[in-house]
Amino acid sequence: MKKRFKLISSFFVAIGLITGCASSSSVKETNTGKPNIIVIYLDDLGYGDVGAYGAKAIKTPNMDRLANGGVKFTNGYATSATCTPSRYGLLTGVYPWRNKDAKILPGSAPLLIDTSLVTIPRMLKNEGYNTAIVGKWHLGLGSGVSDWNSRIDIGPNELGFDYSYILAATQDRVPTVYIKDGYVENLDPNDPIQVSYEKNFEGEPTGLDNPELLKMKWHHGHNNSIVNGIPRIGFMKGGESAKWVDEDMADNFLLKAQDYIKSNKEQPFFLYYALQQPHVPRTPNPRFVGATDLGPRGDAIAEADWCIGQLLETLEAEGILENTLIVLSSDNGPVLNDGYYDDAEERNGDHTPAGVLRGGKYSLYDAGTRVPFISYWKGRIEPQTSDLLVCQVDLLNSFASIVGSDFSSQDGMDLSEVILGTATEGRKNLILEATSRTSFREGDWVLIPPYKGPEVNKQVNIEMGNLEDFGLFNLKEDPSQKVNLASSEPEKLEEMKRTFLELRGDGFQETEKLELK
Ligand code: NG6
Ligand code: CA
Repeated sequence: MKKRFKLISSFFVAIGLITGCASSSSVKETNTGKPNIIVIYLDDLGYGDVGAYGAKAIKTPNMDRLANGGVKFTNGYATSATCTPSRYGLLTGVYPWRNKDAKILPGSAPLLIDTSLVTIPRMLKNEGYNTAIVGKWHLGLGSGVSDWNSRIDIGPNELGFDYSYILAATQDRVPTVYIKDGYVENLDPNDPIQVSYEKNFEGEPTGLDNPELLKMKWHHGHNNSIVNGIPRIGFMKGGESAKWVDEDMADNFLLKAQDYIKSNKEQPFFLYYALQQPHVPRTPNPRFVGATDLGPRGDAIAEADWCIGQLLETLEAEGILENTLIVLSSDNGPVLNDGYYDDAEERNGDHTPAGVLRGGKYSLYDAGTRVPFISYWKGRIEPQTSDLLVCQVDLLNSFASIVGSDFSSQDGMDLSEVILGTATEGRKNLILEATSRTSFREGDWVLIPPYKGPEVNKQVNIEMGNLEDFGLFNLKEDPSQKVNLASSEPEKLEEMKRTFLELRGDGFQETEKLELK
């Protein structure tokens, strides 16, 4: 595998990584034979939300097409049960629990990733790729307090993306504007944007004080500035002409992704297509309202699936589907009520967003991090279901190997053969993170250390995995984590604790430093 694509000497790789660029002549030579790479990343899509993974109440023909025509992983993981840390792990190949700031970020946070770190786009750029992100970012922007009215000094473009078209944080956080290559799109300089996560701007209505202005009601949090009748997290003033229309967001991102593909099809490209669905606020375009019986959450997933179908059609129409490796996954597990009254719980029926898995978003139980994970390369990958252990933290090294780069990140593994469906072994073990707590998977086993905190987060109605004593589960025999084997398997428990502590070491930066003896 490596040899086939290895057309550039490691000397140039090293120089390129140090200087952040490759010489143009070496870039030209490397173009032949390298696949385009697209990462399709959904937001809060659960293990059981996809047809190919068992969903019945939501039809996902396009994600199913990828799953059934490629490798459908049943043990594929995000690094974290929330968004920011997962995206950090995906792009850098570094476990997010090593970085104490890798937590759900406000829209005003500075850039989380050190600009000297090698990321997927930087590694690929060095290998002659053009690179783009379209969609949700949520890794902070700028080097201090951002001025949204001039170019934001550091962001995706300073981490290796040639083109970026993003929303800063989440759809429920201000600023509710699109940012293109560091500039807020459609901003009127006479109506500058101000953003604060501390206090409101005088005279501005809020979800808390002005319920009469709302078209979507908040359930918990989400009661600050109102944009398009939807109350958000954080305060914002100005920037009227730049504000997005929530119901058009999916179409807008899709269009940008399609345009990017069309104008870069002559060279290898990397596209990180980070969809905002089905994160709150769920605002499917009217074309998708009623696509499922589940209300906005199901409809948003149907909409996302349609977008993915359109993207595949574009690749086909441009004649490049067979030269494109696609990896689809989600940043964390599912949640129904994440802060708005949108009927997600009421209309869920017997749909199981997490499939058979226990927990959900925020949880240390498996549904927090085990997510749909699919690799697809038409004509290249043999369709199969794989139970090999694989994590998003491995994508950087795996892509590196596929395109012929020697780069190796701190925590990722080269699982290129796993991704391409030709391997018989995956990861041996994996450290997972959920709201600043960590757990340890090794083989079929998972160890959950004891943590203080509520068993169930009542606001979101999710079991958090806070146990009074160690939890030990065999996921092969007991995928729903119903039986804690900690006391009946003392040797396994000790062995797991030892390896976990050895691997996690002092890297764990949180307040609760567990002593595993
Ligand atoms: C939480 C929000 C939730 C969601 C989450 C981030 C409240 C009460 N809840 O703090 O709605 O925005 O952050 O989700 O504000 S994530 O997928 O980006 O991690
Ligand atoms: Ca998420």
